[in-house]
Amino acid sequence: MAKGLFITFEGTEGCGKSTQIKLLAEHLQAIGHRVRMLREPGGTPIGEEIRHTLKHSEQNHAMTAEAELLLMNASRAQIVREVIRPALAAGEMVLCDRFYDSTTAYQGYGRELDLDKVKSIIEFAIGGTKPDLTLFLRVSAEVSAERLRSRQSTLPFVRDRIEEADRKFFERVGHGYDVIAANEPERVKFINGAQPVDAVCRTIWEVVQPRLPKVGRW
Ligand code: Z5A
Repeated sequence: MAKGLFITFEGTEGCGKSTQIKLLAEHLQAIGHRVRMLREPGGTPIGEEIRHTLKHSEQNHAMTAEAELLLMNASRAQIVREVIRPALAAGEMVLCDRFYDSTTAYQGYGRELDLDKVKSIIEFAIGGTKPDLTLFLRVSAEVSAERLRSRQSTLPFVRDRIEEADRKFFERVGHGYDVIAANEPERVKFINGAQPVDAVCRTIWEVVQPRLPKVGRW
């Protein structure tokens, strides 16, 4: 059986990851692939509890950057072993909304934790499981803020601890993503996330399609 493909989606808030993951999943299913859609932090029962602690818990105000780093990677260690590796071994296309590049960008560059320590904790969590392809949906801080504002106006308010960080934090995160993409151009592909939804979707398909295993080869 052919091994599946592991594709991760990255970018700042509101860049359109969730929207594009759903569209790519539909395309892949339409041509016969089995697709697993995941998100980080989360994606397993244990990971979803960690996600609540990280983002929405009433008790999380005093969380340190170090605790945040370790919780992100506890969730990751679980999803890698419980879901991602078995799904890839079964030939599934795994589409994950954020993975370890988020940790480098948010905890490394954003929270300014030591980048070498961040890297070694990520390596411990993933144990060698790396994405085949990472799609970095790039939007400006203004586009990101505008999309979040319009989404918030349609949903009931839910406090999110990470979104409470200041503008400088998000500028450092954006810079972190640029460095990651520049260091690994084969794996990480820039996508202009400011285009209309269907144009972003077409651009993503052009990047993904040549990398797909043939359906029915096994
Ligand atoms: N985090 C971390 O710090 N360290 C880590 O290791 C990991 C994560 C794994 C997860 O938040 C938080 O955890 C995140 C990073 C941190 N924190 N922050 N801040 P999340 O999972 O709740 O949310 P998110 O990952 O930041 O994504 P999001 O805000 O849900 O946005 P999105 O998935 O990228 O975008 P979307 O939901 O598809 O679209 C947003 C809105 O824009 C929506 O109303 C769409 O209809 C609209 N949209 C989408 N595409 C377009 C286009 N092309 N044009 C116009 N409008 C569009």
